[in-house]
Amino acid sequence: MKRRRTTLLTLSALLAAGLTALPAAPAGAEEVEQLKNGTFDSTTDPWWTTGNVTAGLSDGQLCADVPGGTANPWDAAVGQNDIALVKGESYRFSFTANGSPEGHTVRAIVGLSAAPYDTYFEVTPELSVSGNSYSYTFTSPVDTPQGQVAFQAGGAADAWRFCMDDASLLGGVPPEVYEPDTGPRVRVNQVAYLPAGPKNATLVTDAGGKLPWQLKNAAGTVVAQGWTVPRGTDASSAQNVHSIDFGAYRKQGKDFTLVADGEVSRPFDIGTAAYERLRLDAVKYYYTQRSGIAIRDDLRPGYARPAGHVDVAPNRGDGAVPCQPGVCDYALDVTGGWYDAGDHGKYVVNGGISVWELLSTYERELLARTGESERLGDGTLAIPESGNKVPDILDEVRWELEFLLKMQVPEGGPLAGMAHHKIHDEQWTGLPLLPSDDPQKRELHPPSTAATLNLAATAAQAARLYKPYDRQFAAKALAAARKAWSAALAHPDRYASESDGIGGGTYADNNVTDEFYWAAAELYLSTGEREFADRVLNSPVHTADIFGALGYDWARTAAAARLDLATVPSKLPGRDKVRQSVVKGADRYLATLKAQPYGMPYAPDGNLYDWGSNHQILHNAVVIATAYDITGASKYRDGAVQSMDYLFGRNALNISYVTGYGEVNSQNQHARWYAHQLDPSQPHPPSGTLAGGPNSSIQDPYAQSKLQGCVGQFCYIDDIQSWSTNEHTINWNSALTRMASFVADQG
Ligand code: 9MR
Repeated sequence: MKRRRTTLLTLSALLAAGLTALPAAPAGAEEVEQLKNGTFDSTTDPWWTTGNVTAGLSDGQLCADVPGGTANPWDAAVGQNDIALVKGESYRFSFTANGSPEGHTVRAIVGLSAAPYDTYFEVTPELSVSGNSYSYTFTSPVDTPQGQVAFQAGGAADAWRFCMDDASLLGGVPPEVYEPDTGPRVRVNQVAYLPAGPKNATLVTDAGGKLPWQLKNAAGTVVAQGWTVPRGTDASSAQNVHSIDFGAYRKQGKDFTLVADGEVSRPFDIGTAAYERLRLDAVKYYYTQRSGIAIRDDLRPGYARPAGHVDVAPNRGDGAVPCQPGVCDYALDVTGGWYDAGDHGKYVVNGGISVWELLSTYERELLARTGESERLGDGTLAIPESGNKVPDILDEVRWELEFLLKMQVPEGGPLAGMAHHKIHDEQWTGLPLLPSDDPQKRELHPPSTAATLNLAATAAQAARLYKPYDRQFAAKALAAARKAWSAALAHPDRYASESDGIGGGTYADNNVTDEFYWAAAELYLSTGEREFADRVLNSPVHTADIFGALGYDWARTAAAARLDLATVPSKLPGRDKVRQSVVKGADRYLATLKAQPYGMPYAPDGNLYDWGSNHQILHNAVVIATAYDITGASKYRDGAVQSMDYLFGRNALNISYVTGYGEVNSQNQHARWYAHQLDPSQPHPPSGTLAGGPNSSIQDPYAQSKLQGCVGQFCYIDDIQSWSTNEHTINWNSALTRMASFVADQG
């Protein structure tokens, strides 16, 4: 359409005259159009369409009749190929579009026109009948001559008409400077502080000297006041900050605000209700992650979906999954379990740490002074098994345990008793994609020592916890654990390959001394047998200093053993020392927390936030919480409780990282079936879903295009494309579950 072109020219004329405030292009760089015929003045060439779409000119735009009844956005599309993209170069992608009837979405992408069809940039705006202009800037993560711009319009039930014009992909534009909207400079726990707990906040300010603060109730009445404490430049955010301590105020209430330096914080409560809710929500998350079972709308309104990977087309199903070529000559029924994250993969090592953490949440409730195991008892989680007289949390975890047991190599072969490392799609799939719509071939990957020891550890732990409810299952689990243990001893160094990451994550780990220690510890705690005690005592990990800055995770599992040896009753020689080592670790994390103006027990070396930093903060808090369970000293309880403030909004981005909690919260986690951001008919992740959080390595292109050069806490964006900063995962929600339950107990 010609008129709009004139507008563009006028804008560039303005730019040339230096009359606008837009950032100037770097000296020497020229903006170059990459698309051919984006204006559709006389033809639609060289744009292509999928065979089911008819496109033509209409009023100087391209209009396409899109059929109804296709499954995926890419099933009906218009596009242009052979676009050269240059790595590190920024592009402005713009177009106008309209759709009728109202309310349809189009997925506009810049990606690769050949397999594996990577997407470098995508948006899915909802179109109006009257039309709108769209403009975005992104940076290409690759060099390729095979780039593609496509408008994917499939996936709608009924036919509709899509029109577009002025499609442009301009290279050489200045990279966009992304400024997160961080709201008021007073940073609080946007959810709730415990009435008798610590209450801290952080103020971002240029002021050097102390400033007055006021705590106001919902009516706006000042109920407490004091002075801020200047803390200088905070390394984790590069901001000048003060801290505020209003812990002397202990009255319950809703919608308090904290006022300082002319800024009013987001509202928060003082009370325990949110933690009781989170204790359940954090575990309820697992039901909608289940594979192999239909999710019921009556149990999770808005989240119902067909069973995933149960041998119903287009799924190829997990009922008889073969190995990758050359790996084994059998197929296994590996239905069930939880999907790992936003993908459809199922990984034994990550399943292992998640199972451990949920079971240990329950075990702590049984053992700790402040434990209340009935809070996770039968009927608490609204799952299909509720009402069967077994604590719901055990029912939920059993869904994964049964899957882990199925991953064990059957009798007969040389690797019998080991566990396959993982099962997932042969190729990565796009977003969104319901589990039941995944057409990919599924494969078992080679057995690994790490997976085998994860199975040994968790099946052994299960043996003691399920015994009161199902002796047979407990015995079966223990037998599998023993078998796995022997198999790991026989094959102590079979490591998953770092390069086996197509279609699923690698979860590679080539140090399994910690997994040996963990499996020995769980086997000992469940059997009391001498052999396992000796293995624990002779492990170099037993006396090692394991509570480092990053915290434990799926690859560093020594803490799982140490925490359980310290808290689950046993006759282990030197158990007091084990308990002391946990307290010493907690002292270190407490010191870190105190040194941090944002109050979190996390200060990674070089300020390099790790993938999933939010769960590592929680894990360090778990160590502090366990020190409270061991000693009863209130400083540990307060430290553990205070760690929640960071996750709930007392952070540089002023965001709560838990969906549904806090005025501004993460809700666009990378997900294939809670993909609301891409498909408004899908839900957001369920309430109580933890986002991975700041990750200094920003591995995904979307984060790279927005967050280049980010400092620590700023390496996060709540966008579904940012899989390296904003995914959700079973092993992160288990950390949230563990801490939510602890904090709820402190009410
Ligand atoms: O959480 C995992 C992180 O520690 C690893 O560094 C990263 C790369 O292997 O993978 C992360 O796990 C992802 C997994 O590989 C695939 N499913 C989603 C997981 C969360 O992002």
